[in-house]
Amino acid sequence: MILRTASSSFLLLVASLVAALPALAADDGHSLYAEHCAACHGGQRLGGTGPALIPETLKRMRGPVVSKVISGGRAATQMPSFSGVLSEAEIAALADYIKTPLANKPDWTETDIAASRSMADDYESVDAPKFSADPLNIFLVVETGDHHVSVLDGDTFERLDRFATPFAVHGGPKFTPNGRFVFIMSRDGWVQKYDIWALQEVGRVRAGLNSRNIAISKDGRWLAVANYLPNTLTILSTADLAVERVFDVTDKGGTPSRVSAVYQAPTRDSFVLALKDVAEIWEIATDPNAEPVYEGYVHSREKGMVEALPSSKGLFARRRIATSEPLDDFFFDPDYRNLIGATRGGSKGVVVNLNVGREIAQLPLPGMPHLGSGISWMRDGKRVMATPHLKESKLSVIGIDDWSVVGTIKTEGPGFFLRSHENSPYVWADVFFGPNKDAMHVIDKQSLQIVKTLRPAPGQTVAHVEFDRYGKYALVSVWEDDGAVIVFDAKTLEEVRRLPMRKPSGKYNVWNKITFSDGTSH
Ligand code: DHE
Repeated sequence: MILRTASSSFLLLVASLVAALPALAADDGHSLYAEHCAACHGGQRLGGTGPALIPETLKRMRGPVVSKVISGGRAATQMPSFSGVLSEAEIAALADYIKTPLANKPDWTETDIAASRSMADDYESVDAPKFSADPLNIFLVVETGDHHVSVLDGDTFERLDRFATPFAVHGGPKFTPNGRFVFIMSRDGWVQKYDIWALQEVGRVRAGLNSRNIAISKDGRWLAVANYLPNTLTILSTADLAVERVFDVTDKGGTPSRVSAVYQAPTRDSFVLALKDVAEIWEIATDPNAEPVYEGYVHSREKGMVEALPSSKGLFARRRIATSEPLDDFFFDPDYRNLIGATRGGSKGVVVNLNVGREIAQLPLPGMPHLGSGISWMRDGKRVMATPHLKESKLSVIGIDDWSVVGTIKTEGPGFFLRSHENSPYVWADVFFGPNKDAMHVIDKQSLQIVKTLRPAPGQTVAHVEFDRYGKYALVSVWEDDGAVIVFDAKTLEEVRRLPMRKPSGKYNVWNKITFSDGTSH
């Protein structure tokens, strides 16, 4: 008895000494991970039933957020709280461990992709939509609060369905040309196929380990998935999510690269992608009769000789275009002749003519232009495009006839997204960052003046806008866990409805997306 008491006081003493230690060693993080996390997040930290725990996915969780999630758990997910299980020092060691880059770049081969594919057993195709709403005026609302998508009737705003998505959806979903099927991508590389007519998931597949975005081909048969990890571009068949091709992404000289983003260029019948780590853009034909592409010659360092590069033609023929610097995100002019890209340093934009395959202009766009959110419209008979900046309180408006900056609109803070519609005289621009994150600017497309600043949820983040197919309503997110989608009359700018949602992020109208509406980004 006496002995037991003595040993438990000794243990208590040791425990308090350990708790007082500033941090544990990296090895401890590794063994704690193996004991407490690997079962759900995978032995290699690449994900399992839980998401991947690697710096590529965690770097958006700044400051002590990772430790907070470990200690407090995540509501509405299977992530439990570890505060009663692990000490503060152990939680800190775990957080440090999962923020450490992987020792080796992991592979994710065609075989891995194929093995991850699962088709829904209960999916039943239908001959017509299961609902009476206009199938081309449906909205999908991504609710990142609990990883769901709400399907809304775009006329009545009635919710037709709400389905679970993979963890952490990012970027715009992509629709088949007839608007029936939609593909949704998560940052962990999962691609989900959903049948809007049947209101049912069709299946899902993991196309990469850490992915940027997806693009669908003009004919709706192929889906391109841009990956950071591994350095690949995966092509899936939209019919059954089978993997069709995996491109290893390297430049001409063999240096590997992440893919910044991939988009469909409909008039060119191709996918265009920018590479993040090497100064090349790729164009991949989605036309089975595409012209042959000759890639020329390269000096092979390993073999010490000049080698002929492979040439390709037809479906998936790949063309490389050299740029002066690696590009981040980009935007096209309306006829897809030119690509306007942001350089990785975020200080300027470059214009690349895709027909001749070279850079033709540079744009002064300091402050991290967010070109993926760029939109264009006609102003005084000339087409202009506008982009927000992630690090400056302004929008830049550029004339695409001579690539000059025709206007700068001062905003109440840096913004993320812009939207308009052919039938609206206004551009809606959010203020995503800083103390005025509750503001939404409504800007006259002709005068470039802010005509009204809406503050529908004071103190809360108000962001991202999408119009219905007619441009009659504008839907705005209150980007909070206990948030909402607010429906505004796009003309009077008055609130019409408020629909409670869990941290709604992007909203996507089928018609605007499949017709490449003038006011929408890709
Ligand atoms: Fe996004 C679209 C890149 C951070 C929400 N974002 C895109 C696209 C790209 C991109 C390339 C276009 C894809 C498409 O639609 O096909 N995003 C980046 C970044 O590089 C950045 C700055 C850093 C990163 O972490 O990757 C970034 N994005 C964010 C966020 O932090 C946001 C606000 C929250 C989140 O969910 O991660 C965010 N991004 C979005 C949304 C879209 C998007 C909602 C689709 C907008 C649309 O209307 O199409």
